[in-house]
Amino acid sequence: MNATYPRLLAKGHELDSSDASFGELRRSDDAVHDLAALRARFAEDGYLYLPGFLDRADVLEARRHIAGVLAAKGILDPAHPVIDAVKKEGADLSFLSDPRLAVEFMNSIAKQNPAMQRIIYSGKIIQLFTDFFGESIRHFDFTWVRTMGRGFGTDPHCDTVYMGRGSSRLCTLWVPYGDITYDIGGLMILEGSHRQEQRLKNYLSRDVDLYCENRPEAAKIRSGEIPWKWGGVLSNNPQSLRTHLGGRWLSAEYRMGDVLFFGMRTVHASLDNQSPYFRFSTDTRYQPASEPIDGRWIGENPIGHGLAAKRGMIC
Ligand SMILES: O=C(O)CCC(=O)C(=O)O
Ligand SMILES: [Fe+2]
Repeated sequence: MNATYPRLLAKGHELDSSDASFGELRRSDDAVHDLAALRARFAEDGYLYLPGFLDRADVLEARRHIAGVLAAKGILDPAHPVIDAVKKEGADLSFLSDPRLAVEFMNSIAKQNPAMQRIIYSGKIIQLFTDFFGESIRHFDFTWVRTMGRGFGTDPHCDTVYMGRGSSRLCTLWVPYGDITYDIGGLMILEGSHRQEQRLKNYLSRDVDLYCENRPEAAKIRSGEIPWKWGGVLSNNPQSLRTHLGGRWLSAEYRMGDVLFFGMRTVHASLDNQSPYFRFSTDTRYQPASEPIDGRWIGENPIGHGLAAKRGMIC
């Protein structure tokens, strides 16, 4: 029998939610104390989904901090409790287009959020990756924080095109700071996509910060007028991408405490947010300490995709 899902949208496209096209992530919490099983599962699935791995109360504390920052910015609907993070109709988010204010805002949500810092950069998570890699690890210093209001989710992509200059064993950890029903929309993984390296060879060999010196857009990239010619997206249409590559889109109704991690060549995206609630999550990165690291994402103020990251080539 087909599982029933609400209407699922991704980038405005309705996803086919029949059993052949959509499903739930495989849980690996049963394997968490058996490293060989955990590694085998990761190799097989390209991801590990660990429901209830974190202490819910810690995650709630981090959520309270994020919601408090949004409330202070006047973005939340005052008719609802701050912790519910209901977006105010017509909230002015234009400050986010000012790079300085956007950085300040993200820092207040992440760097100045002790509960979040504890969750992602100490204790159980560090132990998990140390065990998983079987050696000491390090993480990127840059923290990606998502505060997604009603609207489109993230386009399908693989992370390697944004952070592939170091270890190929780098992993992304995705942590939700809220209970995320399908209409709020969390992360989706394209089943089996980590085994599509041959078909995705061209895509996987790219880097968003490489540019063609001999092309008309080169001057604009060098001056910072445009951040890039190509933004790293694999497809703007998650539904047709799935038809093309095969596999199902896999997701879950995440709960605070759940974590999900995946490798650099696993295709992922997120569902659109069709609700009045904000969706909060972080994505952070971990790798063996002994391997090279992508210099764009380390240090006190990582250069990220800024001018210092651009590399010209003849193409
Ligand atoms: O949370 C999202 O919408 C996208 C997250 C993502 O791309 C990642 O965790 O690498
Ligand atoms: Fe990603």
